[in-house]
Amino acid sequence: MEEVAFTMKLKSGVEAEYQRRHDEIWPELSAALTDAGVRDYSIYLDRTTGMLFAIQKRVANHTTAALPGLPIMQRWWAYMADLMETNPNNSPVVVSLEQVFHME
Ligand code: RM4
Repeated sequence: MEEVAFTMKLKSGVEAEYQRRHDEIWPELSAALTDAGVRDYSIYLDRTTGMLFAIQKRVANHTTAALPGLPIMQRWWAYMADLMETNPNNSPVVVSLEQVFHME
C-alpha cells in the first residue's frame, strides 16, 4: 500500500460543524472511498490555523483518480463547501505533502 498525505483548509469558526459532519459521515461516501481503495484515512485539525492534515493509505490498484467524477463525491464537496477553502468546482483546495521522514 502507498501512503499519501495532504493539507486542506477550514474556514474559521466552523470547527465543530466540520467535526459533526464527519462524525455523521455518509455511509455511501465511506463506501465509495473504500471501493476506490482508500484505507486508514485520518484527518487532523490544527486549531491555531484551521489547517487540516489528511493521511491515508491506498491499495496498489486504487482508483482514487476516478473519485472526483462520482456523484456522491460531488454531493459531499458541495455539502462541505461552506466550511472549507474550495476550488470553483467545490473540491477542497488540496496541497500534496512530500514525505521527509519515516520510521517503522
Ligand atoms: C473532507 C474533504 C475530503 C474528503 C473527506 C472525507 O472534508 O471533503 O475531500 O475526502 O472529507
